[in-house]
Amino acid sequence: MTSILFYGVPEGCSFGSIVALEWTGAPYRLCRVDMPGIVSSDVYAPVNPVRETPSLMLPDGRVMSESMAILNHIAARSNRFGFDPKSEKFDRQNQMLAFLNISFFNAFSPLWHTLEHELEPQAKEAIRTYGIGKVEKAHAQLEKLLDGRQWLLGDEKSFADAYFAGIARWNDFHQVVDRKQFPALNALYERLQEDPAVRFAWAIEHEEEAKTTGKFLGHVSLDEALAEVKQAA
Ligand SMILES: N[C@@H](CCC(=O)N[C@@H](CS)C(=O)NCC(=O)O)C(=O)O
Repeated sequence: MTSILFYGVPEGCSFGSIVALEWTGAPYRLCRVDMPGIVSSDVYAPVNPVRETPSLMLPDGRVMSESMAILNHIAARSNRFGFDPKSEKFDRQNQMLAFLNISFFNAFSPLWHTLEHELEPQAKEAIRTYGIGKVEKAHAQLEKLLDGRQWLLGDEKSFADAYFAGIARWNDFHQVVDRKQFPALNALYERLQEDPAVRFAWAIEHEEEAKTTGKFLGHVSLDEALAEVKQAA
């Protein structure tokens, strides 16, 4: 069996895992999962009991979740994107991924909350103001971590950049900071918009014609995917 990435729409953080799979050139399939409808339903529970996306079904039918674990799993099996666990690059990639997955990701949580919940106008305003402060701070921190580099780890792109591409666009969705205030971060974001895998992930999310430059083998329905997950159980 070939791996299946369960990716959430709209605006899912699975975006980075799609980019990573494209970059490696390993064969994979995709299963589209609507959020919050399908992801929070019992049907999805065998894929991820926490009821979140992304999840990755491995060729042996096991399913794993959490973006950091998925990205590390894919990287470890790639010649180009995997690093020796005892190397400085491995540590640096984990550090970057952790910052992105915890601080950068969570900075947007208050803003998502204001969109997804019915709130009194005053409460909504207060939570949005709190969120804007967090997003500004996370951008300033990431600009410092980048320290003028071209890519998050230095001269070459890594899965930290793939994950960044998926989360950083939330700034546009919520219209928070002017990214140009953070020149290195802005340049990284713009560079990634030209990447064929980033364009592919965007087209997949928006159900537009998507040209794989990796080994995307097509979509499977959730029912088809669940049959493969169960088979291996
Ligand atoms: N720690 C998890 C967080 C995953 C997560 O929060 N996924 C969101 C989409 S970005 C989700 O599935 N939300 C469920 C929902 O919207 O109902 C990871 O990094 O993979």
